[in-house]
Amino acid sequence: MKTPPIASSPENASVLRSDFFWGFATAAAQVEGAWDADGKGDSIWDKFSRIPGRVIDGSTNADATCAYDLYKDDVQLLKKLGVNSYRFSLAWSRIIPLGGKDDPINEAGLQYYSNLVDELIANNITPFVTLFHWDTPQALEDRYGGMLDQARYTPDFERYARVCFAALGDRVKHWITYNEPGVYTLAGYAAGVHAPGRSSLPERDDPGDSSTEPFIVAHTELVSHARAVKIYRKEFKPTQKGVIGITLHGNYSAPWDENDPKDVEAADRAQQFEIACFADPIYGSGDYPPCMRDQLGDRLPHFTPEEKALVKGSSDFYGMNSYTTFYVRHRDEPADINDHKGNITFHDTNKAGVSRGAESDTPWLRSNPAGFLALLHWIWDRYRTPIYITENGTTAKGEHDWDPTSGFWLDDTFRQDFFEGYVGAVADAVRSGVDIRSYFAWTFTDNWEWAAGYTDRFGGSWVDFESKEKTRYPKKSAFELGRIFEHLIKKN
Ligand code: GBH
Repeated sequence: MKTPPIASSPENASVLRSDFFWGFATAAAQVEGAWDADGKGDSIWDKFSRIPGRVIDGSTNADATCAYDLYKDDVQLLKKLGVNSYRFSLAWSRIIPLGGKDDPINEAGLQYYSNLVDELIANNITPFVTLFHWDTPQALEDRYGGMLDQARYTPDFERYARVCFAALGDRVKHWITYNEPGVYTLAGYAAGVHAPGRSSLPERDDPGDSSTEPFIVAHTELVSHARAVKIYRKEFKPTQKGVIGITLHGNYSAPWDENDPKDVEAADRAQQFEIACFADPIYGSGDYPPCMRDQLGDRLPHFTPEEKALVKGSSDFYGMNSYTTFYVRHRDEPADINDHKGNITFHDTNKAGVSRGAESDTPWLRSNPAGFLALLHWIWDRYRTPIYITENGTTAKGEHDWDPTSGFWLDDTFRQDFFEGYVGAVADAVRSGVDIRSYFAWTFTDNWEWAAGYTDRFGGSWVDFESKEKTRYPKKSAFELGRIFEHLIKKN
């Protein structure tokens, strides 16, 4: 792995295209609050967060950062930070409270998003809109088990997508169908630690089947994504002229022992299970990777010829979320029935004792720009599709204790270094020919981090969660990021 020069290095001046998008990303369930305002229906995360024991600090997302009420202030803050774009998601159950294709539309919910889009555009900020960031309407979960029922779910998602394109597509030109379908399936249906909280651990979770359900749900996501894209391309794109794609999550996996061919293979297999599972059907072979079929057999669904044709090519760009790198070791034993990672183990250090990166405030996340650079090349070499980086960022130790009344601002050097490293990797990849068109830092402000509640502060601004106003205080890194992109983006 090669460590790239930091973003601010002189050789990176003006290497990014003049229409490069940079900004911050958020997700509805993590920021909006107002969980039942103006007719919104329950989502699976509203319900899940109320179950004792599911969220580390016992919090729910009922208020989150109150972004539903504070969107005008938020847009002003974005403007102050100098972004040219902002990525956010729509809460399906705000727009169609019961979710289904024959259920009523909540005009107030649509109006909120329309206002947000107008406010952004009036401030020269380009909206990137995600249709689905994990918050399935609870009513669909109750009605037929949500994505476990591909036949019933798909028309509901199609209708939801159509409503959004029709209402917002005159102004929104960048659409993302799903955020991290792989995380939704594995955390929600294999590990059971995210909503809807199903798994093969019935003493803790709703009784599911970690050996089959994740793959059924993944298949539903791929096919329903492709159906929504087909609708956009046929009914809306000719007049609205936007682009549409999907966002996939992936860490970089490096071999624990780079001289052991089995570890080298295992590291690549880990990326195939995590990334190629979704990316090969869309951008590559049109089918799941052979190593997944070998391990999972018929527990992995089969694409019908019609589905295959629909899914292949169903994304105008590669939406990329990535945070960290792991060392990966092969296992000699046969894979467990519930394994969904490719029969490997993850490690914090490699055989030589080298750490996978500097520690953030979050156990799974360590800073590793070299791994990020290697992953950019892996994705580009395999799929040759323009990349929109839609999430990347970090927590930093000590931020919970910061005192907003101290009179000093939060000088988050760990996060500043993280951005110098990771954005440096973006610049380096672009210099060697990788087509990268955006970078969205995760995330705009500290927020409600799913099962981690308020214990992970990923924000470019610090939020006083105790205050009624959820006051935002920009961290130094947010301004530094603006300076970095000023250096990197070509002027017209
Ligand atoms: C992103 O997922 C999400 O898109 C975003 O909403 C989220 O807020 C952000 O990351 C930061 O967390 O606790 O050891 O079980 C990134 C993929 C998948 C990484 C779940 C953390 C939990 C690991 N995430 N994973 S663990």
